[in-house]
Amino acid sequence: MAALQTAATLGFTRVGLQSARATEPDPTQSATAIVVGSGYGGAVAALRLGQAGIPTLVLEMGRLWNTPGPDGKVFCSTAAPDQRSMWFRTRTEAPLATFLWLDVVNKDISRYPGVLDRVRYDHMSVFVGRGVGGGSLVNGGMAVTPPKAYFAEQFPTVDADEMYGTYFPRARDMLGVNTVDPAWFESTEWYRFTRISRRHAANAGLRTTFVPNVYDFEHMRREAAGTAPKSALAGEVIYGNNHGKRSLDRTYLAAALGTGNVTVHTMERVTSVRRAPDGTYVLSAERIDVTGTVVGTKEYGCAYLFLAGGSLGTTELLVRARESGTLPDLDAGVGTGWGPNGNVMLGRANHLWDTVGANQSTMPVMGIDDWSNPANPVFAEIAPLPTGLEHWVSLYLAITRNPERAAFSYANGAVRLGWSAAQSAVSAGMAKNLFDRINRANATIYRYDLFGSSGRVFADDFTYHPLGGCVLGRATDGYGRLKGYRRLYAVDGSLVPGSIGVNPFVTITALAERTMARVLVEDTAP
Ligand code: FAE
Repeated sequence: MAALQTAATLGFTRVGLQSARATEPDPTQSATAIVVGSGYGGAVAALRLGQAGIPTLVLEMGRLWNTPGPDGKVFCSTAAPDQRSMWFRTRTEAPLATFLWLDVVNKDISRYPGVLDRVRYDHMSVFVGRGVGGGSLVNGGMAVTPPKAYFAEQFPTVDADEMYGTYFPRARDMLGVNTVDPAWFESTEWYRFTRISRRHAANAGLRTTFVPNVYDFEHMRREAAGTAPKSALAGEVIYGNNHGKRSLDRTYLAAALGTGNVTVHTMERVTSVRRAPDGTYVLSAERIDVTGTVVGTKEYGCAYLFLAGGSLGTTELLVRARESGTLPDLDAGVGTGWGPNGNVMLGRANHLWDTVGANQSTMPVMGIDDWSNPANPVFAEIAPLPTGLEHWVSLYLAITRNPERAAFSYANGAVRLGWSAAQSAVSAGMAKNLFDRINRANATIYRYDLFGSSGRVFADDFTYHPLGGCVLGRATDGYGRLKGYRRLYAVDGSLVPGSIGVNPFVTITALAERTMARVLVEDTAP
């Protein structure tokens, strides 16, 4: 059991690295506000509650990633994953599973609360981060603000001018968003793979755009110069970055703990929520140990409950609460409007003279932007495939404007997602339209060897961007307050209606900022 209460320094210092102090949980088992989950939505909620002087407890099922393993590093590498890589698995389940059809990517590991989880539903599996910082620990750091018109279409009840004037800038500032120096980008071997993909897109008449990131590009330049320890330039990303990335434990969460009003309990999974007769909330949580064994259960009480377990975590808790009768007045919209942000991963095979380079940075900095094409809107991130060897592969994560949505159902205590293969095929079809164009213009073909032995080209059965399930303005009011209840909020990716057209964490952060600004003024008055 790890509980943490600390006056962490502000700025980009990892939470608790110098000043963490393990304590036993508050014996009263209650706090004015509880936040479930410590990803983007949870981190914003914790900081703003803490700054308002409200005693706040954050419950996180993953661990605090601040202790070096036997190799002296906090996180393991992608090339040699160990128990730290995945959430209670005996073998890694990387998104790109094969190379030349060979099972050379995944490795046997021992069961442990590793940092990356793959939640499997029928026809769709969802990658999520586990630990203090949620998805920020494992993601590619791409910090993209969506096109204003698409944001306004997805959120018709939200004042887009206010979002783009106030909350997006606030989120980007707090997250530490920066951009790669274009001159360095043009000259460094580490982004050769991106420049090749840019040229191939241009040959097809397609536009590319630089994409900001929360990885510190000054640190990356020092990595390249050999004056800083390598992380992005050492293949680190989906199992965590040991250096350079401004994950939430260095930004929002460090600041939240710095208020002195926020406590984080780790390795505690909230399993149910109910309401006490006085209108406060009662949560049940399982304490798990490093083997995954439940070593105890706890109950917590709070007046204000902020759900931030991510699209899956929050939606599952709420669907279970409504269907099992612990929060029966939740709206019928809870559990609907889910989508994978149209994600499709794919690879192209380049000509022998078009080398992508053995050295590749893991932090993407450019996308092919064809979102404004009404016939086939796609935004495709140019993704790295850092193997340390030349492989002539151009890899992409395409975000397509797939209008399909799914709902969650509840039976025998389990929550299931009703996504179908036909719904994924819509995304794959849109990605194919775009990349057929690129292949035609460059006389290239797809790679058939990267996503398992079946030879599939379009990996449309997993997503990095789970969105929706508790959509803003449908399951909630216009500020994330759950319909049917007072002082109960969703503040994470569950609010986004299945698609946002770009990588989602800046939007999730900005919406959480907007919710907290409103709620702290309107809902906390005596
Ligand atoms: P999230 O960050 O998932 O945090 C939820 C937290 O709640 C987690 O720490 C959970 O362990 C915890 N939790 C869940 N249920 C419970 C429970 N019952 N009890 C206690 N704790 C619980 O939620 N997005 C971008 O914008 N740019 C990128 O470059 C990018 N790359 C990605 C790469 C990968 C490999 C992955 C997996 C995701 C990527 N994403 C990216 C998506 C991004 O990380 C994701 O949208 C956000 O993390 C979602 O934020 P939330 O606050 O919704």
